Amino acid sequence: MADTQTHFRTCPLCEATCGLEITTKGEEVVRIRGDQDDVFSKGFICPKGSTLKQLHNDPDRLRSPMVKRDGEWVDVSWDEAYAEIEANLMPLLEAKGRESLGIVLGNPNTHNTVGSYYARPVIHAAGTRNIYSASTVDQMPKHLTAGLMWGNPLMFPLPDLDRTDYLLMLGANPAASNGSLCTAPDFPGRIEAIVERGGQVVLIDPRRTETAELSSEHHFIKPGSDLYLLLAIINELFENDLVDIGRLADSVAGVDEVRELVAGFTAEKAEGPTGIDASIIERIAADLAAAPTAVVYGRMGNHTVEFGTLTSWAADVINVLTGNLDSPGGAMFASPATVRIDHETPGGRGYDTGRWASRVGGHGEVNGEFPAASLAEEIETEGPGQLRALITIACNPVRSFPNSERLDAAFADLDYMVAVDLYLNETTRHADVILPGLSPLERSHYDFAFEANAIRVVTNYSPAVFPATGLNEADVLARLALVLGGFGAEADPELVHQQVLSQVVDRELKSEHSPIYGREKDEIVAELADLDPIERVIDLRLRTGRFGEGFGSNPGGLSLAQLLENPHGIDYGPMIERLPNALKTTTGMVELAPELIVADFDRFRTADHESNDDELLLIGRRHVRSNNSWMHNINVLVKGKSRTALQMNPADAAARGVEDGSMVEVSSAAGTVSTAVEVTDDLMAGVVCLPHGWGHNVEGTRMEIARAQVGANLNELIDDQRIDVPSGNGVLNGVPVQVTSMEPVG
Ligand SMILES: Nc1nc2c(c(=O)[nH]1)N[C@H]1C(S)=C(S)[C@@H](COP(=O)(O)OP(=O)(O)OC[C@H]3O[C@@H](n4cnc5c(=O)[nH]c(N)nc54)[C@H](O)[C@@H]3O)O[C@H]1N2
Ligand SMILES: Nc1nc2c(c(=O)[nH]1)N[C@H]1C(S)=C(S)[C@@H](COP(=O)(O)OP(=O)(O)OC[C@H]3O[C@@H](n4cnc5c(=O)[nH]c(N)nc54)[C@H](O)[C@@H]3O)O[C@H]1N2
Ligand code: SF4
Ligand SMILES: [Mo]
Repeated sequence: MADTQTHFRTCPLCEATCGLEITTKGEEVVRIRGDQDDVFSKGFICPKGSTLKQLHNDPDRLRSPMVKRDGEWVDVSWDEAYAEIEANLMPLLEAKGRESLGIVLGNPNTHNTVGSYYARPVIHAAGTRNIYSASTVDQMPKHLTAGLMWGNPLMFPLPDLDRTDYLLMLGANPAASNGSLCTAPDFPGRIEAIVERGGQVVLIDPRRTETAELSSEHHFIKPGSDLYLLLAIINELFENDLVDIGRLADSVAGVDEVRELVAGFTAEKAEGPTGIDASIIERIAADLAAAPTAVVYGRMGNHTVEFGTLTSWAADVINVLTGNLDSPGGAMFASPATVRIDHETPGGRGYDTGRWASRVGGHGEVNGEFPAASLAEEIETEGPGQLRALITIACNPVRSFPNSERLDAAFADLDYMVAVDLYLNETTRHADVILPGLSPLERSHYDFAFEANAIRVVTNYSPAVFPATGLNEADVLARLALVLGGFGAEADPELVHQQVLSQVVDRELKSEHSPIYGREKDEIVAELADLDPIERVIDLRLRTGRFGEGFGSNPGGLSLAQLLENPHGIDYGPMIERLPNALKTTTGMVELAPELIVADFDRFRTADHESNDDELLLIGRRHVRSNNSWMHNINVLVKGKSRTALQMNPADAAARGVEDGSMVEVSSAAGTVSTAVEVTDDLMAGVVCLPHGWGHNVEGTRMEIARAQVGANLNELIDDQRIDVPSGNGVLNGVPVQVTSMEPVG
């Protein structure tokens, strides 16, 4: 009889990073539940967490590399797969140039430790600037405003949920999403706690969401109009002399420019566009200013809109003007255990965008990426630099990116495509070669991405639960990089592993504040030699970080070995003040009125806000049992009544002769889908709502359960011609649509 074992592991499915307790017997998972002793999540878990078992066992999950031969998928060895890629892709790049290759990175890369270190060598070896990712259908406006305002595009202001007295939350539904750009396991419980300790949670959302149930008050808002609300709040602060920056007053530039920018954007002016009474807006502004601590937190519904950058900016301007930036209970910055912050000084290189531009649309790069919404046009449009080959890594653009039908056709027309993915799905069916990743239970985990967005300083390492049955994704990507770099299909991935480690070690050896400054490289590398490639990087980062053991200089300090002895993680406390020292703007100041922001006001002021009578505004939604475009092949998550219907207010339904359960056609500038309707007054009048990531019933996939699910593909309706210009982010919310009944009249 096999032994029963208990493993502790961080869930890699969303940003909440919950601790799981996993019981196994031999090769079987017996049970997965929340780890009561996890220092951060304390036993909290959502319905997805326990389904790592079903994901691990899913017979449709790919376990072998596959090559498409004469339209049929054939399982091949890893060597054969890379030989195929080399034989087909390299001549194409030779003939058409490196720019004919695009690389598309998806969300799960951020949830895979390997993603933080091995996407880079692939991009570098590819030698192309055609880089796309899910960031431009998500949080790119926040990267941009962080880059412009604090000089670091990765420094997100995080709501200090556990200490705040007042949370103004816009366009986020953590009761379903479990939080985003704010890693806080049991986010819903933390909201309830604010209310329980006498604080206020004010939620702004066109839908009365699951989160509205937990909040002190909820106000409907017309999709895409939050900017008016936030500008009116800023204007109120100035008009009523409520600006009080506090500790950072000497480190903030541009206050007068902001005052001028918002002049005239009164609460009365916001009433029409937002649908929120001026008196409510005035009260929110006054309460925000009066609260001992307060924070404005906007997410998807604020960033994936026409003026996402300005909306992101306005939220942070309020945090600054009310003295809540970088202050406990306000909007603070993470200080992860793997980063050193003690010797920071204000000032740095600043942040630039538009260093190069896309070929067809002329979109300036942001964070080295072009807009996801421009991918189709780059494939379709002939001429030098036309995209003819793609590598997708953990991305399903044919479901996740705007105008997905157009993208589907474009993908079908590619000359060559390689996908690194777990499934044969809507996107990967267009590939010539699919390289599978591992089950999350077969790989170790350290959350570099989300410790950097966490509201507590927590560090946690999870060893793999089961031995790998295939190639680790570090090897998968390393071998891809070697093929692209011309080293051949048989080159040893260790070459890339050494290079990855070298870069991290060299940076430390050269940094005068590193505990290993000036030491011998060989000596450091030798100490890590027994570890797997990604563990070497994790150990190095831990040992040279804020609490690190310092390769001997700080005995008893943090290391991978120490984390192995602490399987529930180590908690170093709440966020701490980081400004002004962490400011990396050229001036060393918080820049409240950067040029790019001021310039985008012109676009806002001259925008055409006209709409016609029978038009409705479409928004998206998430559900706790779904995960973007995947996890839909897991029966326990999708069984029961479908949750994919078009939600519609009773008045809008009646006006169109539509009832609960009716079938309707929804059309936009991009396309038309048919869907069932759910009539509900949880939705504001004039707004309709569909979840994203569905529409799995297509030919050529291998996802038996997902294919049987009803549900339209929201991105067929999302117009790829509308973007938030400065960030290149897609406009996924507030999309004008027409809804017509498909039922026979009479
Ligand atoms: N209309 C609309 N569109 C949206 C959104 C919206 O709200 N509305 N949300 C947007 C947002 S925020 C995001 S982040 C994107 C997400 O969109 P994507 O970036 O496409 O991410 P996912 O749908 O989560 O998963 C993508 C793929 O990753 C694969 N995968 C999962 N785990 C692994 C792994 O460990 N390794 C590998 N190699 N592959 C793996 C899955 O099989 C799946 O094919 O969607 C965006 N699209
Ligand atoms: N269960 C589950 N969890 C997830 C995911 C998932 O797919 N499923 N995806 C993960 C990912 S990749 C991300 S990025 C996060 C996103 O996490 P959140 O940012 O919390 O995203 P949503 O749940 O989509 O919530 C966005 C809210 O914005 C509202 N909204 C739409 N338009 C507007 C508007 O114009 N103004 C305002 N004020 N509100 C608006 C919508 O009604 C919705 O309630 O979730 C992550 N967690
Ligand atoms: S909320 Fe659910 S999916 Fe997200 S980390 Fe926790 S258990 Fe995993
Ligand atoms: Mo996302």
